[in-house]
Amino acid sequence: MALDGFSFYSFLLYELGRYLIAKDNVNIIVDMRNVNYLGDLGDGLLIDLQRTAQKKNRNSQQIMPKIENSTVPFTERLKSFARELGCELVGVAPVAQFQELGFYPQWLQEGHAGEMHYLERQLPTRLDPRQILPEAQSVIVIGVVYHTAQPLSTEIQDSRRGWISRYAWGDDYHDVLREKLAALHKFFAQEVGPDYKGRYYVDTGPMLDRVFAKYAGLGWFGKHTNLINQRLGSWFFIGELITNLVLEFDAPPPDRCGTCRRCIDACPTEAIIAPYQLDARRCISYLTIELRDEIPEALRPQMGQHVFGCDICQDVCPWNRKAAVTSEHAFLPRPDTVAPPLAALAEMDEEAFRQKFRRSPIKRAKWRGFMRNLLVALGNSGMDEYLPIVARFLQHPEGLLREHARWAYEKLKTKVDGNAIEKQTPPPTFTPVPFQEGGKS
Ligand code: B12
Ligand code: SF4
Ligand code: SF4
Repeated sequence: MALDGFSFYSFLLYELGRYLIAKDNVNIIVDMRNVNYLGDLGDGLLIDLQRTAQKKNRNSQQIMPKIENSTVPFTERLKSFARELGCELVGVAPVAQFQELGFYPQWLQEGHAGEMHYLERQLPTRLDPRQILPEAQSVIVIGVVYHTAQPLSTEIQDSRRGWISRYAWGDDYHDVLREKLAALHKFFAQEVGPDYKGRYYVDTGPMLDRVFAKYAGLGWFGKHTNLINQRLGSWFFIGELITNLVLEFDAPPPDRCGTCRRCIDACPTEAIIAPYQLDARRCISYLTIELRDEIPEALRPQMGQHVFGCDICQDVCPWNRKAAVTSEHAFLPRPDTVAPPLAALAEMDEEAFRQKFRRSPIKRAKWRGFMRNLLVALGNSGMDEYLPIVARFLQHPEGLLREHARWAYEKLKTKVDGNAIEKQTPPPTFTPVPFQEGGKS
């Protein structure tokens, strides 16, 4: 029987699929003859590409990039271009119903998003990029490293200093990555012409960035829920471009967390409630950045001196021991962002805050939120010299700040009074307990 163009193409893909299976590169079942793919990628992931396949049936709508004037395949050229733009990572994911998308509605239902109600909006769109771009075929995902050579939060033990998360030391990543994606978008428009369609986002649209990043081969979900790249670590931002172009897809890397659970054990607020599951309401990052109101009192003592975001779970991760450092100038730390003195932060009025953190992620907390966090950090510092600073906020017109100042003041006072009591009272006599075999040491 003579093969038409599409069947011949299908046959070639079918043979390629069989070859890959035989090579054990990827365990994917491709049944092109029924134009119905069901793939099983190693770790039990089920991909239903049926809808994509149905689209392929409507072959006339499929947009293949021009490859004339070049011996290098288009996807490779696009990746080289992205690397030239300063994206350390770039990959392509298919538009499909990935397993992890299914966890999302339940996560919301269990209330783990807290006050981040924006995560509940446009739910169908978050689960399917075709709601954004009906012709979507591929998602190009970029990863840009933000790590710098400065110390980790776990290395700083100074009661007079606060902690601002590493990701917020430089310029706002939304702006930096958006520029790179805009350049990629332009590249496509020039190479493909008017048939090209694309939408790009950096955490700005209804997308689950990490899911598509995983299937674009950028990394695996760590148990702390951040994506980790075997070569570069987890200190990278993610942005994506959804397009109607059919490109060569990358494969997701295997989970390399193994039996490790350092991040889970190190989290001071027990926010990682199970491997790969975060209760955002307990996460210091949420409490200091996203939450607008009072920080629950029970969690305040565990927050230590964090004034914006938190890095602990990534600091302790073995895959970050040799993490790559950024080549992006915009992510180098601005002055006074790495472990800033608490007293200096307390001197900032609203105008100074606005000036200092213009085009920085820190502006998201607003002065009111930042000062609330600072009061918690001052309270946790245990330094009685901060009592006068905290006392200034006891009379503040803003109720939120008055309440956090009251808490901090009492905490510092208890510490000071407690020390005074300790000094007056003679230490209790120590009676050694005889060692019993099998007992706890
Ligand atoms: C909301 C949000 C937050 C919230 C909630 C975080 C969270 N884990 O969900 C808060 C404010 C706490 C937060 C904190 C941080 N964030 Co944030 N955040 C987002 C945002 C806007 C949405 C994330 C989301 O939808 N979460 C919903 C939940 C359900 O998703 P998830 O936790 O990732 O869970 C998935 C997996 O864990 C998996 N899963 C769930 N259960 C199970 C079970 C099993 C068995 C398996 C295998 C998988 C699995 O499926 C889930 C659904 O996809 C994204 C940008 C975006 N649009 O995607 C950035 C984003 C995730 N954040 C980012 C960053 C950098 C951070 C911080 C490091 C910042 C900081 N230092 O303070 C911290 C990290 C804290 C942490 N441990 O996650 C980066 C992550 C980059 C990376 N390399 O992974 C993103 C992608 C922004 C970006 N574009 O670069 N963030
Ligand atoms: S960012 Fe901090 S609080 Fe949030 S999960 Fe990681 S260690 Fe816990
Ligand atoms: S600390 Fe361990 S468990 Fe947590 S993300 Fe890193 S490797 Fe995985």
